[in-house]
This record gives sequence, structure tokens and C-alpha cells, in this order.
Amino acid sequence: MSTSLDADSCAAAQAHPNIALIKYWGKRDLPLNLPVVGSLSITLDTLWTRTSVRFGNDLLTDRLSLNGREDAKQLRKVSACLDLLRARAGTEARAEVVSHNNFPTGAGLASSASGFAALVVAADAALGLGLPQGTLSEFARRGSGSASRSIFGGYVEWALGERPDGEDSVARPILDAQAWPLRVAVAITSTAEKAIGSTEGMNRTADTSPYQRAWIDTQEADLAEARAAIVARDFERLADISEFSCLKMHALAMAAKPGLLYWNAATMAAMHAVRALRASGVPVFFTIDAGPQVKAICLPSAAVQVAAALREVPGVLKVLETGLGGPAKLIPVTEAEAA
Ligand code: 2P0
Repeated sequence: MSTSLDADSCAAAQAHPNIALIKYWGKRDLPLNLPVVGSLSITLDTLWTRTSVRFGNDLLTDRLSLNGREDAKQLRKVSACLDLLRARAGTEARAEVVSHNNFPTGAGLASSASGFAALVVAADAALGLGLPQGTLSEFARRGSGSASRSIFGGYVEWALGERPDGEDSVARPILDAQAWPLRVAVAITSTAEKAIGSTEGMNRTADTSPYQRAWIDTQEADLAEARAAIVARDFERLADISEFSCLKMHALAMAAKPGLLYWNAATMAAMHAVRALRASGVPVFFTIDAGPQVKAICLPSAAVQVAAALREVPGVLKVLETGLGGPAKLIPVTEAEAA
């Protein structure tokens, strides 16, 4: 039975993008968005998505404004994600969603991760559901896989899970940001939207890359190694396993037909710059997602030097500096709308 809502069913939330150190790439179930591998990430702090959601009996359809523009492309996924929350609330009320990112959207900076995490947290509050974080992580995953991890702050692991319904494929925090406050410098090498989205890239990889089986078979060991490195606060160990996972994911995707090439010349130059710093004793490593940006992760003592070195790399347009951030959280609606 569907119920009608109070006039004012509005809430807003802020969530941060996350960067996977042990990568997610590949889906075992498309509609439920279940991964073929577990993954492990760090949540950032200064980058954010702020989203307000208003459910109203007066609305005939869902509406989405992203960075000040109606976005029909993302609306279908947003509506499908909202349907999960509407089903729990027993309502069919449509929603008006207004979302802003303070960083480039759709360019390999995990805007879908912070976006869907902020969406489910805001919609949960707007509907008065008060769902547990695990369920919010599950619902965010249905919007975008990596969004499952942005529900939490600090160091986060998204479990592969075993259940066909996906209820156990959710994220959980493994260490607070303050417990090991690494720094991140993001070298922006292009602000263009990527040509091949993650979902398409993952599916092409699964269908055609000869390395898919090896990718799946070796992931558990990588996760165990990263977990152990984080628990021990062993930077070198985390650096080695993270670069390994990054390069392995890209090698897997490059071996698809046709091969996926997310890097440009500046991406490559920035990787070499990070490797050169590390060879000279600077505690830093790189990781790269489905886009051309290079994320350099370092100990706080090296942050200024790492950002300065990346700014010198030919083709690097800009360097964003951030620390590790907290979980997705509610914010005043006025703050989301002022964004
Ligand atoms: C990750 N990436 O673990 C990996 C590494 C990109 C490379 O998660 O299709 O936007 O929405 O589930 O979450 C980007 O993929 O993909 C991603 P969908 P998503 O961060």
C-alpha cells in the first residue's frame, strides 16, 4: 500500500569521493550491481557532493539538477536508486534532487561514488526511514558500485559477498581517517568527461580480456595484504600493494578488445614523477582509476613536496590537495542549496 507524504519531506547530505587502493573492476550481476571482486578504498575530505532531496506529492516525475543543469542521462539511475528507498517507505512520491560537486564530474574522480552516497543518505532522511548504514551502502551500490564505500569515512572495504540478492555485498569501515591521516594530491591532467564509462569498460573487459580469471583469482590476496598494511600503518607495504593493484587493473583493461586506455601522456609522466620521488626516499605512491587523473598518496610530511613535484609535470593542469575524510552525513538543506 502506498502512503502519501507530509508536504515537507526534504533533507540534504554531503558525501566525499573515495579512491580505491585495491580496485573494483567487473560485475557478476548487472541489475544488482554486484562486483566480481572485493575492493578497498580511502575516503577523501575536501572534495564533496552536496545533494538535497525533496519528495513531494505535487511532483509528477523525478527531477535531477546536477551542477546547476537538468541531467536526463543520470536521472534514470537516480530514479532507480530512489525506488529502493520509496519501496521501504511505502510511497510512490516523486522527488526533486539538486546536487553539486566541488570537483570535475565524470572525469575519473569518483563523482558517482560521492553522488549516490549523498543521494541515499539524503533520501533516507527525507523519507524518515533511518536505515542502518549497511543498507545505505547496499542501496548506494545499486546506483554505482564505488558509492557503497563513500557511505563511510577513512579506510573502507567493500565486501564481495556471497548472497545472490547482494545484501552482504556492502562496505564497512576498517580504520578511521584520524588513525592514519595520509594525504592525497590529485594531478588533474584533463577535465573532459571520459569517453567510455566504467560500466561499459568493465563489461567489455569481462567479455574480452584474457586476464579476467587471473584478476578475480588474485584479488583476495591483495585485499589481505592491504588490510594488514593498514592495520600495521606500514606505508611501504601499502604503497607496494596499491600500485600493484592499480597497474594490474589497467593491464587487465588494456587487454580488452578493443583495449581500454584511460591514460594520457601527462598521466604517464606523473606516474614517473611519483616513482622518481619514491626512489629518492619520499613516502608516496600513485593510483589511477577509470580516467586520466593521477592520485598520489603520501605521508603528511611529504605532502608539500609531492604536490609541488606534480605541478611541475608537463600536462598537469592542476593539483588538488586533500586529506582523508569522514562518512556521508546530513547537512542543512540551505547549505546544500548554497553549494
Ligand atoms: C574503483 N573504479 O574501485 C574502481 C577502479 C574505477 C577504477 O569504481 O559501474 O563508477 O557505477 O559500478 O563505481 C568506478 O566505477 O562503476 C570504479 P559502476 P563505478 O574505484
